[in-house]
Amino acid sequence: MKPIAMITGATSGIGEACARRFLQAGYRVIATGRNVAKLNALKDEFGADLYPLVFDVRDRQVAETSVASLPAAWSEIDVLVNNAGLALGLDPEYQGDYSDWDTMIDTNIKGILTMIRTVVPGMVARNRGHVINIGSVAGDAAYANGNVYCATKAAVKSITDGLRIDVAHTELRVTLLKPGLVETNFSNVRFHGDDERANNVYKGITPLTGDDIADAAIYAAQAPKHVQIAEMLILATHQANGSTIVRKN
Ligand code: NDP
Ligand code: 8X3
Repeated sequence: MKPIAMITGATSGIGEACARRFLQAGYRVIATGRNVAKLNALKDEFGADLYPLVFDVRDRQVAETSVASLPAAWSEIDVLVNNAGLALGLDPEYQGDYSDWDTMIDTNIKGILTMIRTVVPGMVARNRGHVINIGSVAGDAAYANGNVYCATKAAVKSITDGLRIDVAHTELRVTLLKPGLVETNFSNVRFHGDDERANNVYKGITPLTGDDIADAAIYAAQAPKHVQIAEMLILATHQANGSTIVRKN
């Protein structure tokens, strides 16, 4: 039987690239997200190897019942990729928007915790599984106006480290991927649909793609069982950290 990867936020960017990469590597994929049309399109494209599951990671009850509703053939999740997440706004901390802050905290921190709390007990019971969390270079150090988004990704780092400690007595593995600039829908969402501002984020540098991060995820998943890729920082070549980016005109 093919192993199963569950990927949150599989409807765009890094999550969609991970879904495609895991399918290509011979996994069956539970693709989760809020965009029903996109999930249906993935189902049409991949057929029996893809199981679409519609829920918002912020809705704890629906997330739990959705995972509990998986048919037996799809219930033994081998790899959980906690990818769903977002940045909203790029403003000084003393001027940030409360609603944006709440959405980032509810999605990036509480959403990942919900997925871990829902899926990992089964992995521990089977003594088999791998959790891959998508953090960010933004979690390594705050950058100007990144404040709350950076804080959520620093929290993802701590949550990942904590889980790794708490399952160290099992065969489970826990990985944190920390991408730098990846050209996806991320900046369009961050700037609330201001596409021109979003495009400027990637001007003068060749950014990473979702596929680059998916390659890192599958590398970690396919490492020999005794090898735990604990953390990977993946940057574009002319990016040195969250705030040092050398652009060419
Ligand atoms: P995208 O905006 O392209 O994709 C984000 C995905 O997350 C979408 O499928 C989106 O679904 C989903 N999502 C957002 N909120 C929720 C929610 N409440 N419930 C379920 N799904 C949700 O951005 P990326 O692919 O770039 O982002 C993926 C992850 O990578 C995020 O955690 C981000 O922080 C992280 N990251 C991104 C980097 C970048 O430069 N792009 C760099 C480092 C980390 P929907 O379409 O319904 O909103
Ligand atoms: C996304 C990368 O540098 O825009 O986490 O914060 S960055």
